[in-house]
Amino acid sequence: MIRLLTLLTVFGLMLSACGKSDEKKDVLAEKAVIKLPTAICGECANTITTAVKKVNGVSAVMVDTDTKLATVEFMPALAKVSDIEQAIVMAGYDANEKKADAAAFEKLPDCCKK
Ligand SMILES: [Cu+2]
Repeated sequence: MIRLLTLLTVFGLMLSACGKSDEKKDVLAEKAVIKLPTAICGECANTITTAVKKVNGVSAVMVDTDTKLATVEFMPALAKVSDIEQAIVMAGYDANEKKADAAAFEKLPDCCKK
């Protein structure tokens, strides 16, 4: 039992240490969570990730098709949430309240069209 507690404590310390260094590194970065109601498969996730990474100022993208959310880290001085939404829209997917670009949606693989 004591052993387990020690392990948990060590693990907890490691986690908090990681969190701190991340904060320092990305002190100017902001995180946005964007709803992706039409993202359904891994191919969707790839397409969206590629599109969002191209936005100037974006440093990290994580798309989860189970929760239908994208977590994006970006520099607010370079990019706005609306820029990121626009990139997703132009890739053929809905982003938050914005509707997918119709022409881009048509070009998606059949499995990705909802
Ligand atoms: Cu798909």
